[in-house]
Amino acid sequence: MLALYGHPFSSYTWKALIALYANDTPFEFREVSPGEPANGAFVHQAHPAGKFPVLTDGGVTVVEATAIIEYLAVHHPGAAPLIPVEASIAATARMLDRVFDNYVMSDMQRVVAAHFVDRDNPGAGGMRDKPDAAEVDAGKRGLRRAYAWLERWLKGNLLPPHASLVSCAAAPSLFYADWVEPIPAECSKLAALRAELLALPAVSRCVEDARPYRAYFPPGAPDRD
Ligand SMILES: N[C@@H](CCC(=O)N[C@@H](CS)C(=O)NCC(=O)O)C(=O)O
Repeated sequence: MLALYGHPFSSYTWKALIALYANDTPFEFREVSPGEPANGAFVHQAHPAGKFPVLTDGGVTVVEATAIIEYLAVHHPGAAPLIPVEASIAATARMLDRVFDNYVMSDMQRVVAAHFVDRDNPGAGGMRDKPDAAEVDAGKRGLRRAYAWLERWLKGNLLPPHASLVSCAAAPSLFYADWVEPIPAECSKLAALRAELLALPAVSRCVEDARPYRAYFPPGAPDRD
């Protein structure tokens, strides 16, 4: 039986959950939260930085959301083309996965982390009275640059069909990034992609399951989505 360690409000947990939901893959969800210390302890020793999601499959442990999706595509395939069969489309999927993780998710997380006393360890030290303005600015600047790049890419290229590795990376990163730095009107293709992703059943399930936690979003969650 597969088990996924994570939290329903965590963007990287969504990334793995979307792949599991898209293929109706049976798994047990093990929430990492103060009420379940054994799950946190497992993640702490399983991941090199104690981060989630972490997947277990019998005696096999897989860390890093992208690697979890690659693992699912090989060992638990289903109807959803998580990794496109055609090698050139798979290469495009892997490139976009890096773009969404490194330039959308990371800069969104940078803005969120600017609200914590200890940016590298959000669980310790609590919240700052005021977010670190330089960090917030840097994160938002990075997001605007990534949005413009993605808009240009979407104008000239076709995305791999849903639900792929790209859908799994793009949905949570665009969902939360748009909360901290709204996608501007001139990036209409990117805004349309975000809406298209949120309409996928595997993604809307993550959105609904995370809804009770919105009050904990440090920059403040908007009254939409
Ligand atoms: N590179 C990791 C990033 C995972 C990550 O940043 N997870 C966050 C939750 S979204 C986390 O574990 N935060 C808690 C912590 O750092 O202690 C991946 O792709 O899986």
